[in-house]
Amino acid sequence: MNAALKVSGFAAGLAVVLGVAWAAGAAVGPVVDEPEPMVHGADGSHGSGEHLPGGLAVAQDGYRLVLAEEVLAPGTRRLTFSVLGPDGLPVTAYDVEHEKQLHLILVRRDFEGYQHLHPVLDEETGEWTTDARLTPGGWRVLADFVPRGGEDLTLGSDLLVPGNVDAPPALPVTRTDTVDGYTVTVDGDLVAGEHSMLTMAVSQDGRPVTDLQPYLGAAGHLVALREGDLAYLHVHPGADGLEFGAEVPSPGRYHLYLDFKVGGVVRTAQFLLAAS
Ligand SMILES: [Cu+2]
Repeated sequence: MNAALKVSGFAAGLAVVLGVAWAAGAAVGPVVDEPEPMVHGADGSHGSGEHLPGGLAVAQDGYRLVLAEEVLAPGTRRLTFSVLGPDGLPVTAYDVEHEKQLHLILVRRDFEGYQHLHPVLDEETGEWTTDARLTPGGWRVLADFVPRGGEDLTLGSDLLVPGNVDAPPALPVTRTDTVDGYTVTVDGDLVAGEHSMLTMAVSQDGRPVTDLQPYLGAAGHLVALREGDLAYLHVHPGADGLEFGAEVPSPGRYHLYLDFKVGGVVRTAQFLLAAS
């Protein structure tokens, strides 16, 4: 018996088995036609069912985030890292997303520190570098990128900054923040598993600020992080100004960080919303 025959013989046997199973199912009664479980990407855009938000894993889909140092002293420090690809080598080519090849979010686990940085890539070595202002505590390093021709991915790794850390203050739900005289408010509610619209407004001295400058291809850039595990949620700019579409995966509290640009300066306003 040659290989082709073996294969077709096996296929025929399989077809019979499947046929029997199908007939048995049909005889028993209605069978829910359930699709195969799918492997979900970081953006959770595929199909239905459960999926994990981004930023929770240090490695996913064959890619791995590697920090050059996992412990750094407090202060302004050079942070170096690379992304290893499925072949085990550093990735050197990325697609541009929101005007950058990689977005790096640094957040302290107690939410007492946050930076949205755009590191510089050495295209020879695949090494990314940026300066970061680090205070003592446990930090999460989140890298949001698209390997060239691939899917959007957010990988996360821990970074420890030794030193004394105060007990975190109790943080109340916050819909208004004031940064350098700019007051930013967020309108809208987060509902687990549903698409929610959030609308931001910026004012100064009680008057709306109308000269916001584009930043990263939109009127502002919004990041949402879940309290408890720092899951990184994709938030998409809406069609109109500071409007964002967000879908949170679970009830709980979410920390929002809005980067906005006025007078050539990027500032970050932060909020804390509770999702029902
Ligand atoms: Cu960015």
